[in-house]
Amino acid sequence: MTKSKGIVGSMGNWNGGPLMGRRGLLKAGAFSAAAMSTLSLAACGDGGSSSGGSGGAELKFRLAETHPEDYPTTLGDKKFADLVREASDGRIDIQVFAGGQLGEESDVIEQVQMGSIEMTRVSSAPMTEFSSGMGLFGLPYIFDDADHMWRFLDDDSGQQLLGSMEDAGFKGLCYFDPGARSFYTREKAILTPADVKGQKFRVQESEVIIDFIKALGGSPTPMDYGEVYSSLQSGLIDGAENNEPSYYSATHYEVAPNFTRDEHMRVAEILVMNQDSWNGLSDEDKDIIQQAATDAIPFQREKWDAQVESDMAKLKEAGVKITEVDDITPWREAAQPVLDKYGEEFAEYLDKIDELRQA
Ligand code: BDP
Repeated sequence: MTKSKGIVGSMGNWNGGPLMGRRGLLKAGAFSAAAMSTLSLAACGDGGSSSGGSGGAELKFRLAETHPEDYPTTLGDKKFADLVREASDGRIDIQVFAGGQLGEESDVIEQVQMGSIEMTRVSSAPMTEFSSGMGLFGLPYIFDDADHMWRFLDDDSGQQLLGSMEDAGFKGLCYFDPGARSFYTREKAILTPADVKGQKFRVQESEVIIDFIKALGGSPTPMDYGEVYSSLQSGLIDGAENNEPSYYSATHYEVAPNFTRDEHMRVAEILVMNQDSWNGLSDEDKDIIQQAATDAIPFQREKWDAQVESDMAKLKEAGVKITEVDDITPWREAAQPVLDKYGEEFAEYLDKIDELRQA
């Protein structure tokens, strides 16, 4: 299953000019990446952050990121951009637009598919609508811990999954650490899986995750990340779920102060590029970009772990009621219907994940 708005081709790399509206982008979509990438483009002022000057850059790309400047995935994006700049002697300039400046994730994904934004760091959950294989990461309780997940991501099968987005127009560059997602609520704390029953939870836009909440008897409400705070505040939803750095940085804990660490999902973060922009690169530049993405991973993982630790301390300090889940067995049992439903579709990957469990 691939989703496409029927736009063929790409507008190629961003020329540093002002951001265009959706209609303008569609009209501008006629340029091919290959043609554009041979041009030397003048650098202009812009709203993105990059640690080096973009003065003599021949190729300029925009990278959309939903999180704030100092969030661990954003730091990973910037590390990637720095490594690309160094390895290309400043020829390739990647500007990181943090804080959702370029839009909410589903819109950004569409724009990357069209080529009007060349790169994004995004959650694999909304990518599921475009490339169904990414639904794997919405399956609950399939990884024991971060190391187990990374054994899979680094394995050939994890890399094959990353490559499978090509059919939908995305070059998968690498995975970043997503931590683990847990439930949080406004009023009724989730102490057992049965407490999810009857509560309305915001979910990311992914059928698999919608089915997970339904399996626990909850009522799933897909919505953009940027709407979650106000929806919790107004009581439109009873709760949501996310990792500690998102829960803290988006200040959801202020309006939903009951946090239950069941760590139900590890929804891989991915760094992707418009496939046509990628195809238009020379072999040398492809190597530079791919290598930089791979080399940014250990840095991002280190930042991630440190952030989870410091955010947990801050959440405790802020008086958040934290419930640790010691035995995941009843949770896994309650979620079994969703594993049964998707077991066959993802059998190959799930077998691999099981095989890597004890490694
Ligand atoms: C965060 C992901 C981010 C998603 C967000 C969400 O890093 O990419 O936008 O969750 O729940 O953990 O939508």
